[in-house]
Amino acid sequence: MSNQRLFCIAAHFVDAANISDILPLGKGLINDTYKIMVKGETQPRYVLQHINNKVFTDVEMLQHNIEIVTNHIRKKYEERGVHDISRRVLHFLKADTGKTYVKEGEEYWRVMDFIADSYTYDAVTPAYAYDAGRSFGDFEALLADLTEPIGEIIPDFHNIEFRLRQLDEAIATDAVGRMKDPEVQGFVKRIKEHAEDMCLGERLYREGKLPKRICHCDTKVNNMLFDKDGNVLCIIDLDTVMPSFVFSDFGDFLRSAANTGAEDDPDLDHIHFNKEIYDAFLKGYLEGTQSFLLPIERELLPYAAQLFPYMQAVRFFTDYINGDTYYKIQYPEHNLVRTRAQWKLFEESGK
Ligand code: GN1
Ligand code: MG
Repeated sequence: MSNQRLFCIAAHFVDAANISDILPLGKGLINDTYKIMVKGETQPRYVLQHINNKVFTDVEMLQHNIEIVTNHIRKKYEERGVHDISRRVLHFLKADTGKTYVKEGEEYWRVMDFIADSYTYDAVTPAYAYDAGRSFGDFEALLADLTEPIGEIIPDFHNIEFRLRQLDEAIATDAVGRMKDPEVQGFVKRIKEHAEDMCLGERLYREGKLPKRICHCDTKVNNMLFDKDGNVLCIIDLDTVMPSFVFSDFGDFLRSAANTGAEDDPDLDHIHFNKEIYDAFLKGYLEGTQSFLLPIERELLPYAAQLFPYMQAVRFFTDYINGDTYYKIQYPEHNLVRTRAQWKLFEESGK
């Protein structure tokens, strides 16, 4: 993406004459993110993001959801007397179109304020995990009394039965001939062996025993900003906020934070499930959610910790069989390497 093009897009939101540079930021697998530097300042002032509209096909709904969520959280923080609200909840800028996004050709862009002196991590200590548990729990608690409806931005996003059906379709199509690999066949077999157990949540939902709540649905550890002292400042990446089981937020945090290796670690010996992180996160999460969490939700949190590495393995594996059409990859086998790593984590999380 040329810098000149980025400057032109940013000019819809901010005074381009003040911009000194626009540079890549973060490691999201879906959207492309940049930091906007302003003349005379060393920290970025804004974040520019290219919205992947192959994944988020209804950008109007996406931004509408995010505005409802951020406005609601802001209001609740005001009621609580929180003092630094602008650092605790994302704020999206209005473009010259009056909306919080612009469409350029077939591409969509948005800009939010950069939160200064904030840090992200791919790995955390138990103390940070406890704080993260409280914060993600509180995030759900804050949204528990939301009356405006939030659209299901990606239908069936964390529905494992749906993800397994997508895998079956990928296998039947075999778009790029990857099914002939014995390793691929082996993963199919192992995934199927656990399918029934992993679909427990969906069965309980159909039986009316398990509720859906407004969840974040992408609680990777690096979707949380910390201040310099290690306190949670702000939860970011609100694209997937939607009705889901609380398992989404509990499980996806541990999938990233309790993994002693990387999400795509090529060395499986690095990958273990850190029980200390689990215990600390659980403690914080139970505190953050005590106002609403049902016994059935609480009892199934260990299941959630297994479900998410499993579901992510299924999703990376499906994308591999489909020929890498969904996740950004850095090399041809990347989605297979990710599958191996998430599968190892799934096995470790069940020990
Ligand atoms: C994607 O956007 P990002 O990188 O935070 C994905 C998540 C996956 C994650 C795996 C919309 O998240 O569901 O868990 O990659 N987001 C979407 O790293 O599919
Ligand atoms: Mg995301």
